[in-house]
Amino acid sequence: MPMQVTLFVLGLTASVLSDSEFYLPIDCDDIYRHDNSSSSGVFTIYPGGPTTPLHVYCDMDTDGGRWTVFQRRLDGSQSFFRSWKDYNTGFGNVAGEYWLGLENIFLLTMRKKNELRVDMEDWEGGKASAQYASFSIDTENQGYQLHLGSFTGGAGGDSLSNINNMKFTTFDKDQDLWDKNCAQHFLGGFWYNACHMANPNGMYAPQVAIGFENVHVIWHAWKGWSYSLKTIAMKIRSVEQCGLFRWADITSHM
Ligand SMILES: [Ca+2]
Repeated sequence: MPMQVTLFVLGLTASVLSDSEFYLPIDCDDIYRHDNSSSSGVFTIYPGGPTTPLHVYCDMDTDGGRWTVFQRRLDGSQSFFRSWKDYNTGFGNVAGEYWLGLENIFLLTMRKKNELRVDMEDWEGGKASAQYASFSIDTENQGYQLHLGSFTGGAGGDSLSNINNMKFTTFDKDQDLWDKNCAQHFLGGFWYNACHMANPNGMYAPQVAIGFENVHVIWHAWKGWSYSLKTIAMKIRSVEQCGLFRWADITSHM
């Protein structure tokens, strides 16, 4: 009898998941679990519910895939020196350079527990990454305060731990710990402290010939202050097991 119940439940779960009409993925993790042959590319997710579809780039290749990309620099085609309104709602082109939006990042990290990965490339063909055990942000009323877990590895080294517990700052909303505005001074928008060891949203500058210091796309632990990266992408991935695995756990205990 227990086995029959289990089979019924498993069948029900499978039929719900296979019916695309009722399938509304929250993130790229859901998309991959629904179809693990999915390639990296642009998908539609619903972190805010069924009435607010959101386009996003999913990295289905790196370290097992399932990564929801919320920030990406590739070629300097988008300006990242933007207002609070833009950083709040998101901007850019999800097939290229973009910022997913603080409200969307909040919804994503509220829904599931996530880890963070940052992938970077230099101009000589070098690649490096940095990984963190957890990543979430609070509501807008709480300044989208960042909660970052411990650095867990990657040749890029740790350049983010100093911004743990920081609120988000743009040139028109100063929530950093410096007496001036870090976003205004370093030409980005970020969870600045006073101010940064990494500036992923800084000025895209293949030739660092700007009359200002530390304003470009920096990852200090990998390339120091005077190097502007060719690419950088920030991505999150669920660290929770999905529903099907939970059903399997239940079955194994019957
Ligand atoms: Ca300040």
